[in-house]
Amino acid sequence: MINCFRRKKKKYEAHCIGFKENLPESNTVLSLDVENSRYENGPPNRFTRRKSVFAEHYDPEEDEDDDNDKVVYPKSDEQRQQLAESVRNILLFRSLDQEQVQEVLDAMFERKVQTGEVVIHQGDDGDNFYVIQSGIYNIHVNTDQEHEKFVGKYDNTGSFGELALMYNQPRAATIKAATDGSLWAMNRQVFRKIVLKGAFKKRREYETLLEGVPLLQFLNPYERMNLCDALMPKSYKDDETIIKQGEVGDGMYFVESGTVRIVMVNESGEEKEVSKLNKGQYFGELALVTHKPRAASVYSVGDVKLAFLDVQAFERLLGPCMDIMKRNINEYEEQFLKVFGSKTNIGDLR
Ligand code: 1OR
Ligand code: 1OR
Repeated sequence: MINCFRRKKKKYEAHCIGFKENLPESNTVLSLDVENSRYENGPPNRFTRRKSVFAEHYDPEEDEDDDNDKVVYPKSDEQRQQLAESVRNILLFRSLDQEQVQEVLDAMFERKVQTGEVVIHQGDDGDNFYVIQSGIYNIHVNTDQEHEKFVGKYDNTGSFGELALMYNQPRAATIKAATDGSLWAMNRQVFRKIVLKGAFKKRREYETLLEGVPLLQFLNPYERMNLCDALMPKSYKDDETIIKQGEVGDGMYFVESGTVRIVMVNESGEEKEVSKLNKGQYFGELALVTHKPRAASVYSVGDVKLAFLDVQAFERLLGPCMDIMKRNINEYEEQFLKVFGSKTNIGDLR
């Protein structure tokens, strides 16, 4: 038997007060009333100045599983396959190993919903986390008790209901089915046992790194949080090739520790080191912005730790930073002119 409500609630209580009112879920919401939600409570800088929104006092060791029972909701092969497909893009599940993914698949149960049904009520305690199998779900936020505002919707993909479970706070929004649909649900206990620890570790590890990246200053804390979920760690020894000039871009990198060098071969075969990057700097964004092959090669100098963001997550999460990245191309062009004395092979960078 599973002791569903054996929570160590005291440990996690509301370490993120003041956070929940500014939470655009950019990783899963496909159509957002962005103007009205992202900066509703002030300009973007306000978020960048605010202290960490993550639960600093969360202690994963305290959450050690003292209950060996595993929850298994039987599923047909087809259902399991559908579910596996739906969870593949859930950023919160990224740090799970294969065994944990199987546990997640076992523990989820189906919930059919009808048009107009309220799946989550703002203000309620959190019970389940939901992954969308099908259906459209509207997001409403009550700002002053009386007025409910439509702030966005999920369209047949994504997940919701993680905030109340992660931060022990009341539901931050109301989720209402706009069509008939089907959801996969995971109860609070399983969510905390399997998903929470990894997600917290990752957020804690990357939060400080990302706060120091000027490019990301226009993301609010919730968007940065989603970015933390999406990053994958990569390590290199001295003089390994991280990116090869001319190849297709599959993602970008943030330097977590160590140094990388950027080397370019120009049209006449001349190879030059054009730059060195250290902690907090990023590279590999150019090919993703321009949809051109990699403009340079990148090599590790000594031991290097990087955080990798794949191209799909880049497109989903870094929309607000795209203009800055485009503007940076001008700087590359100017530097190129200085180093190579011509602009010949960068004319088609954009
Ligand atoms: P929850 O457990 O608080 C409601 O239950 C869920 O709605 C929440 O987790 C998120 O998964 C999801 N603000 C708060 N919650 C949101 C938001 C949101 N969008 C989705 N959820 N926004 C900020 C509104 C000022 C974003 C709206 C686009
Ligand atoms: P990418 O996806 O093209 C290689 O993969 C990365 O190296 C590239 O993204 C940039 O992040 C980085 N100066 C500094 N860094 C550069 C430059 C550069 N080009 C690419 N990267 N340039 C100035 C040369 C003096 C070259 C401009 C074309």
